[in-house]
Amino acid sequence: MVRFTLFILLVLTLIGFATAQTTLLNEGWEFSKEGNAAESVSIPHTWNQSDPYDDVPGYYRGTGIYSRDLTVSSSSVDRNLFLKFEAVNQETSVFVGDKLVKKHLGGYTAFHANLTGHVKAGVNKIRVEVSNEHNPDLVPLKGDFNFYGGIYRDVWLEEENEVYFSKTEFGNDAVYLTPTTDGSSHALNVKGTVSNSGKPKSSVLIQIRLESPEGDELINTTKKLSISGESAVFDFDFQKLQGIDLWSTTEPNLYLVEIRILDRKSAEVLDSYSHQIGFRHFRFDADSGFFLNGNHVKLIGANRHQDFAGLGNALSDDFHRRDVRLLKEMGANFFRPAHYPQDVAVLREADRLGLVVTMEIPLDHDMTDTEVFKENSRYMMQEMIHQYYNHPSIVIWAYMNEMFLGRNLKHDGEKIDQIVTFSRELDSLTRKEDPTRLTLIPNHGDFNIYHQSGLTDVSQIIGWNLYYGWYEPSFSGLTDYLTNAHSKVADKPMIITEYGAGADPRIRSLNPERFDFSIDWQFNYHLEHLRQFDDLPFLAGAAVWNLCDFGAEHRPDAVPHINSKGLMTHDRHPKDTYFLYQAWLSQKSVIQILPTLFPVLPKSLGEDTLFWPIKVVSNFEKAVISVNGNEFPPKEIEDGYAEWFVPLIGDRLYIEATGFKENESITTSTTYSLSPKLNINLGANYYFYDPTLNELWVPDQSYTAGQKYGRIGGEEYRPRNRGIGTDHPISLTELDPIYQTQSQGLSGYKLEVEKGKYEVTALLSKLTDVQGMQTISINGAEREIMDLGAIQQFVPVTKKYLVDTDQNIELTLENGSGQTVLNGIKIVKID
Ligand code: GCB
Ligand code: CA
Repeated sequence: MVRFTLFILLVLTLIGFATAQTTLLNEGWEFSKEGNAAESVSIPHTWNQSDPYDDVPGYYRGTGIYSRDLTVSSSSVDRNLFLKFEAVNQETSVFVGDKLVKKHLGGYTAFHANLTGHVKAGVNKIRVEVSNEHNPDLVPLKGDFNFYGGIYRDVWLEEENEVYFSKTEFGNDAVYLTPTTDGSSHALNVKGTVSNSGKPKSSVLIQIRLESPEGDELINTTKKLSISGESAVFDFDFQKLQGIDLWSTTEPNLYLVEIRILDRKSAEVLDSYSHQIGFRHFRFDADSGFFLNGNHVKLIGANRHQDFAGLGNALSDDFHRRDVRLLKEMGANFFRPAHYPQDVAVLREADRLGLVVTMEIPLDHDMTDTEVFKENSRYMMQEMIHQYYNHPSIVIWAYMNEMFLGRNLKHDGEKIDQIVTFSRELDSLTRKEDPTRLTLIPNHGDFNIYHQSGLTDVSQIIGWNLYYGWYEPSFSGLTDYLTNAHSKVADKPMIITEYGAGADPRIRSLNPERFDFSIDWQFNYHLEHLRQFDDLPFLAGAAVWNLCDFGAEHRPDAVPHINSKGLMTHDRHPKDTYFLYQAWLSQKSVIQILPTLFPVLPKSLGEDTLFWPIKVVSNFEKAVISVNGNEFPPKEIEDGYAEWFVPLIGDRLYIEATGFKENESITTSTTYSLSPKLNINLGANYYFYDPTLNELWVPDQSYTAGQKYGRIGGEEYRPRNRGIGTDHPISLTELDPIYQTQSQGLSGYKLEVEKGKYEVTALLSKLTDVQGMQTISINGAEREIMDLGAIQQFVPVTKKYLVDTDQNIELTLENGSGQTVLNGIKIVKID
């Protein structure tokens, strides 16, 4: 027996069998950027993890060089060897020693570098030159997101035998799985290509297995494949499969396909491929929306970018998977990875959890009318389709986004024609490459330009990115827009591919308004949208922009450099609105007290008691709350929430909420502390929470006796019709919402305080080019003369004064040759 085993081993070694092997190569890289010393890094890596977030405009878009030793054993050196890069942003050259073995364009798709014949036994130097510089011939040309440079997805070494599944020119292993079903009869087509680098072999065996979620084998067939030259194609049909459970968003049944190439004589496994597939059928109807396996499903979900606070786009698979899980846990059934193909881990998770996916290439806002640009775009489209073809979650391919934003039919006719012409090309290419799915173009909300130019004729589904109640003033415009679009393009199914509102969890408003970045406005915005969706039967679906906040370097919002339209923060803390969706969509029990991420509320200081709206979001029927043990009247939950106005008295609020339905109830609780502090945000109408100091800033008000504090004269700075304060970032601080808002023309400030010694801090940042000498006096004594003309704009200035008072503090402001300005006041009692 022992002897026999030895004999087999010997034979195997002699004829060189070993299974194909895939090894992660993420560790042990050296990285350097233009003239900088090399540092050790591991993949995923980006060189832009912090510079898009600093105060200096722009971020590094240039070349970075990665290098690594690759030790190849003498038994491996004669095999077919490939490096597989899952994505590198955005242009890559791979060298072995000094020899260029691969050039790849495009930052969001995978590619292979064929090392075969270029490596020697022993140590080889691999060098990867990467550039994320703007390239007019390569998408994205533009976009409201960061183009982080680097090798930011996994790198693999793939060792193959003489016969293996071909590596296609599109970066995938050449295996295409097409399950089909009409609900009662189910079939599977398996197509692929096998490469042979050895002497022309006569044949191999292809073994195909299909395994049900319960582990039952539904197919196990071995077929002969003759190879006469360097490659051979196989194409097998399996009809009449029995006992198939369909894949759906509620029951995402996945079947495992395993395909092996076997040596014909020894039955040794030469290569293997596996993938999970799903049997499902779907259709879109222009009048009644989306049907999955014959059942109507209103698609509601979100878009997602692939970055994370502090990491740029260099996320491990766990981060990617978590986002998909958070989306599913919100109750979503729809997912748009935007604006580019995302990590394969994302699609696997969407398959597994049951999300309907539309995916796209980053042809965003603009194109270059050159053959090279078009070829690169076509190629990227093909890469995407080939690489992700086997994922059951994907039902739509898209290839352009908001191409006419900022364009005009009269003046941009030529550009518009180029775009329409190219869209036709991409659309027919997509339908040819994958007839099993549908095509989509998301447009911005200017119906006429897309309609009159003919772009609405091109794709099978039309997407609209609509921001009614954000970029556009009224919520109700949404229904009007869609109703009009539906009547004019009556034969096309429609999806809202984007809608959203910016919100900073540090900002809360009792009178929310557009562009104040308050969580409250975002909450109302989404509530209004959910209500309208219910009355638009032709609307197939909608995807929130965005699941999470994401980096957008050029943005000057409340959190500069961040697009804050996320339902979660950049580090994945759910905002209030996330829970609203959960209450509307999830089948699981939901109860959540709001506000979240806002642990400090104001305390009533003046004669009038302040009240705060405490919400309970839930999918139960009724809820009741108690505050510090006192029960409030129960309320019906309508549209996912109930609300109580709670008096802000005492030092803390301990809130318990119970939701009821039928015989079920669930309870949750939370605590807020009430802040008596006089941190006043001048020029703002919102509350601002500083998480670093765990402090609350209250909005400004004009002084009336008995209300403890207030401004004398003056008004809020509102430079734009987009809300309050400047939209310019403030450098050297995280407290932008304090320094971005300002009271102008005030003559003073009154604070009713008791006798004592106080620190009074005046916060200022120049938001306009105001000039003049501004004097600040406190209780009659002149304390400061500031030359406003000499202060740099958008930089914080803080001045601290010690004040002894018998009663009250009164600031007086004067500026003989201009306006007085002040952004904040902070009072601390020290003795
Ligand atoms: C859009 C774009 C998206 C932006 C978004 C926004 O329409 O497609 O890339 O991030 O608007 O927030 O303005
Ligand atoms: Ca302010």
